[in-house]
Amino acid sequence: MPRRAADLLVDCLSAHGVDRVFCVPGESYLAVLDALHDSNAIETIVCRHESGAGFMAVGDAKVTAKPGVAFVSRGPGATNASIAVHVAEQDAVPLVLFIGQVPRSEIGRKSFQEMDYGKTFADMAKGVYVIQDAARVPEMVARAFVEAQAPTPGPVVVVLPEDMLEDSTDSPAVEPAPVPNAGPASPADIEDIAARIAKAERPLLMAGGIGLGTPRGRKALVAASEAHHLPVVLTFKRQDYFPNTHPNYAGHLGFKIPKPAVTRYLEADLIIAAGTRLTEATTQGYTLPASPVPAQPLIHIHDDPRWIGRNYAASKVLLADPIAVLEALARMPGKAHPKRAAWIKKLNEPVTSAMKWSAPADGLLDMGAVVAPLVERADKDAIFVTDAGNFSGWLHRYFPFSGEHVLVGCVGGAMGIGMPAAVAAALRYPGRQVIHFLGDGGALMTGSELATAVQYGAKVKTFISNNGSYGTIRMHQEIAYKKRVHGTELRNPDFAKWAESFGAKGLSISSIEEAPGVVAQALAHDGPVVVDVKTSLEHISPFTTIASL
Ligand SMILES: Cc1ncc(C[n+]2csc(CCOP(=O)(O)OP(=O)(O)O)c2C)c(N)n1
Repeated sequence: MPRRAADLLVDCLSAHGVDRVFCVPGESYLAVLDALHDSNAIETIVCRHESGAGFMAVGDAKVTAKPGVAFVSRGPGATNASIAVHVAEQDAVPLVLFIGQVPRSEIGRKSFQEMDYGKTFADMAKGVYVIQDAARVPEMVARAFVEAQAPTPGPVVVVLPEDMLEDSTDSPAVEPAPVPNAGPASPADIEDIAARIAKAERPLLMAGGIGLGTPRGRKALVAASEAHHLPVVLTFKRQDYFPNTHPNYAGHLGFKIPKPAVTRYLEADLIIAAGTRLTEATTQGYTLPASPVPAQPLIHIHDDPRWIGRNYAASKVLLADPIAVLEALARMPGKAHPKRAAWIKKLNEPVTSAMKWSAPADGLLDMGAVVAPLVERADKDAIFVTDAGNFSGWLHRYFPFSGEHVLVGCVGGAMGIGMPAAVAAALRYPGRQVIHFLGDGGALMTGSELATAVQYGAKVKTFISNNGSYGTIRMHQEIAYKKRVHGTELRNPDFAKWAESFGAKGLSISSIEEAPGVVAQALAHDGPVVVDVKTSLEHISPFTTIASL
């Protein structure tokens, strides 16, 4: 029976397992909203800004490892959502963004809010597809979902001319198309890698990318590390992939980690990079390993040919599923070089000893005072969400991610992802703690999605580091232009009252002594909470103070 393209689109989404979409409404896709009105399979979460809707879809994808879906309107809606498209590309997150468009007869006339999305998103999206013909809705949806997921996951934009959505078609909804997988490596390659590891005195396994964060990926990582006595260092914002309490844990490659740590990693006589794309964010600015020719042999295992041989001349490359490779390695345990135990200890000890927080001698409040009680009180499967900024450094430094904890950060460093991603995570896992670290800068970028948290009952616990500054930039300013502070100071609202005005619980912490009690109170509250943590700007990062800069 012929039916409306918008209804077919909604059926196709539910055939693809979509049970939730995030949106800001627009007149350009009214027919889809109308179709969603009757859908029992798909819940619509209406957001306050398209960056929030896009970031929620990204956050949902990060905690489910399935494509996140957002709907936004043309021109203004699409440009607001573009930050999430960029992040999805930078973070390798499967995102399908649907954008309304002017009617087909008006395309190319610079009509009201019209945009050429192919041009706009060319540098961000893996693909931009305009559905001109209602009969092709199923085909285009299937294609968007495959492309968003493989080989490296990323954003796909699907453009919906508003009159096309009202057309009728006989086309049936389609089941998802199989997602290609690079598959395992050959036994000869696995043997070769195992032999190279066995010969190495100081090998280092660098793990990253989105796939290794899945339960299967984490298990494979631990198994391969244990089978081959491999120390594991995790790339930027992937710190949760490997138990931080494991003796083989070698640390996390955050931005601005202390130089001695980088020097230690560079002593490696073999680097195996698994799942990671080896770009600026993952390699300490192309220094770990050195680009283009590393000082030590590099084995790069990745499932996307576009990322193999890019930026680095590896001595061995494997176009294969990194999880399958780690699993195969785990099945072939190796004997460690006699000097290996000392090497593992050398990497693990400084990280482990730096993980213990103690109150700073100057008595000033920083986010360490919040992390310390969380080490005691966070559930073993708690989800941590961080916005972009230095405040997240205390969590990275002092919180021992167990391997079961989930960390939702932003490799692409976009401020504003925190609140929406936390809302999406809390909606997806209502029974789990969602603990969210935010700066006073990011708080007022997308913090209005606290309204979405209240509207849908997302019990996010947000801790705002309120240091009255775009602190990270202030730090760079102090380094580059000593004492010439400009454009980084902030005058903030009372965040506790601000939260209360949304219908959330507002709390505050003004001293180190208050922190444990307020953290406990926040976690115990059965609803969204915002804690205004009045941090000292002097503690500009977990490694340095303004005075020492
Ligand atoms: C959307 C966006 N705009 C600007 C930046 C540049 N930037 C990086 S960190 C930062 C400051 C963050 O300030 P805040 O949230 O207060 O946290 P703090 O650094 O003080 O801990 C800025 C402006 C960014 N990363 N993302």
